[in-house]
Amino acid sequence: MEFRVENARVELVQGDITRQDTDAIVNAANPGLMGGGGVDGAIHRAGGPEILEECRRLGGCPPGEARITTGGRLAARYVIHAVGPVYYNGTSGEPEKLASAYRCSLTLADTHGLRSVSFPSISTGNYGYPVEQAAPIALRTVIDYLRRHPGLELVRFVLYDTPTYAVYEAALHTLAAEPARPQAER
Ligand code: AR6
Repeated sequence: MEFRVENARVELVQGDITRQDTDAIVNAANPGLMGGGGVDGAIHRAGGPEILEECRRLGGCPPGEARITTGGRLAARYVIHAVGPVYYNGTSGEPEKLASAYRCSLTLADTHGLRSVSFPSISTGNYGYPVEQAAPIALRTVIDYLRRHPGLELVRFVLYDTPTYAVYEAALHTLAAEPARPQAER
């Protein structure tokens, strides 16, 4: 499924993020930036040791922020390591931290002059964020960002499994039907 925002395209695909040839792929990392399971493990396995070497020099990343490294052996030139929140109860700042992880990743892509970036569903695996709550936040944050910043041409969400894809698809349908909100409300 695809949706246009100004001059950019937002795509939803089901698949493996390590196979994407966008300028950058985003990793769902942890604050240590030293690898882990899920998407993080898959990216380090596919991209090779160069990524971990750069991560080691970065000295970590707090939740809600992101850092950029080489893509190593990946097709993508860069990996943006975004740290989402661990889900506790939904009222402990998780929505703000999740939105901020997406926003920081987009800002990093922009400051490096990138045109295309792929995101996984940050925080909805090991970090336990219910995907029904996370998907609208992820999509709304990306759409709002693209409305204000003209640099990026493609943002692709790469959803690993069918249920996650279905939730993102439903959320995008709902958002696409909403009238554009005035600037002040965004
Ligand atoms: N491509 C795309 N999506 C994937 C892939 C893949 N290759 N593999 C898994 N997913 P998670 P989190 C999906 O747990 O919740 C790590 O140990 C997965 O099905 O990777 O942010 C880190 O080091 C789910 O929908 O990230 C952290 O400690 C989504 O990616 C912690 O897990 C996110 O799941 C981060 O947890």
